[in-house]
Amino acid sequence: MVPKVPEHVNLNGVGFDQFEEKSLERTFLAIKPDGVQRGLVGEIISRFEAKGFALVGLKLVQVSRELAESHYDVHRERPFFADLVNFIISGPLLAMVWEGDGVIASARKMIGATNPLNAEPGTIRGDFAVSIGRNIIHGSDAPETAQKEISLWFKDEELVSWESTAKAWLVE
Ligand code: IDP
Ligand code: MG
Repeated sequence: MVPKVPEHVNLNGVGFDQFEEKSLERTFLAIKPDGVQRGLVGEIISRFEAKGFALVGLKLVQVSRELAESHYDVHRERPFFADLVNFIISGPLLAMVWEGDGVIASARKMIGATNPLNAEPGTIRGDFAVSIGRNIIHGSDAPETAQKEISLWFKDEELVSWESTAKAWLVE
């Protein structure tokens, strides 16, 4: 139910439809070089499409060392950092932004546990991977990291706001 706005409330010309659209959640997902090389790009995109999320940004990137290091900055002191960065720059990576209510946490569930051997069947890592250092896909873990990662990987003009004609069949 959309709440009724009293007439004296000034929304600066922003109707509720636009307001709701603007507040939709977005997350950054990346198919790592192993997923691209193994031909899993279509399979993975299909899962998020079929679930009902909307693709708003997509590009194939040969990642620079600098970008890989800043993306994984929180892991800089970890023993696997150097291998992780070398792996991320070892081949093309598919960078994506997906949109929808609850997409950040939902995508993490669909991706599965970091160690693919602990990831449930039905998750992407659970279905397609066996090794923590080759776990196919990255997904932002919280709203703050999602925002940070989206702006690290994409310029504003590379993101497209659109509304699927299927929305009425997806959201009550
Ligand atoms: P996440 O990708 O599930 O969020 P993080 O703990 O944020 O997992 O780690 C980032 C990435 O670093 C993992 O996806 C994985 O590729 C790599 N990584 C994490 N822990 C290890 C490890 O113990 N050995 C090798 N690589 C690791
Ligand atoms: Mg992480």
